[in-house]
Amino acid sequence: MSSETTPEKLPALQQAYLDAMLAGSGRAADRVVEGALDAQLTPQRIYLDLFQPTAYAIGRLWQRNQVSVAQEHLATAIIERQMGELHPLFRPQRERGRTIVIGCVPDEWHRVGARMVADFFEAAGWTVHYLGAAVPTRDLVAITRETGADLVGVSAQMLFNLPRVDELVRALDAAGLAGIPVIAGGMPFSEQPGLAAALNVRGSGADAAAALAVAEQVLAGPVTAHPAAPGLAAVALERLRERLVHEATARCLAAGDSGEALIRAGFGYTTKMLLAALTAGAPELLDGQVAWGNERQPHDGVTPAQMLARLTHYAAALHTLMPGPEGATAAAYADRLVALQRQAMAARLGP
Ligand code: B12
Repeated sequence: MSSETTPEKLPALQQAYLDAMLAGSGRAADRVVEGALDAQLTPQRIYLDLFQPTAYAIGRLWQRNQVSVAQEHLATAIIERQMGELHPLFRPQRERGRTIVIGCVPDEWHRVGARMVADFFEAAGWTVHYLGAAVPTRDLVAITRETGADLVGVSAQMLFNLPRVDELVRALDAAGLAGIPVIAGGMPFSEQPGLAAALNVRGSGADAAAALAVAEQVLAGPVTAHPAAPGLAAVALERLRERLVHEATARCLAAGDSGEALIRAGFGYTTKMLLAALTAGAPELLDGQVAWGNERQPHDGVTPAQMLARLTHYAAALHTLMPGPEGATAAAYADRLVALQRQAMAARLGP
């Protein structure tokens, strides 16, 4: 709760906004935004205190199977429409004389956060090139060069997309643009502030206001050198990716599991998660994923016991296919998944 002018009104506005979204009523949501403006909430606070927490709440409800995908899509569409309507209020008072290119990494479809960040920069007088969801890396590099950007901002909400952030920094370096700093944001960065350094980016922020603050800090700091080389374990796992998915799936099927396509897809996802955690050198990133899986996956027809069996086969396949020190590092991450799944199941059963 951060508006100085109307703190007492905020909880009621937040509740009314969530209710409007759950009812799927764009008109009711519009009335809440009008009420917020009447109560002197700035458009920035409307973004951060109404739109963002409501989007998070809708996400939690979807995770628990309490709202449908359609309700989530509707809510997101309403938020994006209202952002467009509020956009004129983000016109700057004066120019900052700086340019930012901002968008989401490839395969990242969560674009609302990046758009909020874009509007905050706009209000602060930056020239903003906002590119939306899933921007191919080479195109992000190209527009960075063409616009003479001072800063690149990227959004990666899904853990499995973290390696794409690292790739972007390397691509800018390879294009001779290493001097242009990159900042990043999205759920993994909000949860782990140390992630930025591990992925060779210069800073991260948990919301649009923090994004602006970190941008100013970065511009005031020294120009950094080339990105650190990727970890060997991540490189080795990337190379093995298809064989690993194949081998782990075969082990599950041999043990009597069924639904080959889903098992295969699940292992593809697991491998992406491992790659992300390995790239960042942060095994603890996997913890939230296991917790998430235990809450969501039963609604998608996968029981915790099935998850445990599958992860155990996956870890065994990894141990077999990746001997040597790189394999040991990657296998330790996979073993962590198995241990976490056991813990989650034990916690569910209780003492
Ligand atoms: C809407 C939504 C979608 C929409 C997005 C549409 C759109 N137009 O953007 C769609 C349907 C595409 C979608 C798809 C999926 N989603 Co989704 N989605 C959401 C939801 C409900 C809201 C996202 C949102 O708008 N947030 C509001 C914005 C304002 O917040 P934000 O993104 O965090 O941004 C702020 C900060 O992070 C920061 N920031 C962001 N970018 C940047 C950049 C820089 C440079 C800086 C400094 C800061 C910064 O500032 C922003 C503004 O303050 C979230 C819930 C959540 N917790 O976010 C789930 C959520 C992210 N989705 C989730 C999942 C699982 C998925 C899917 C895998 C579902 C599926 N089975 O297909 C796919 C993955 C798609 C992909 N490859 O990207 C999970 C992720 C769980 C996890 N632990 O990984 C979540 C958390 C829901 C949940 N609780 O389970 N999703």
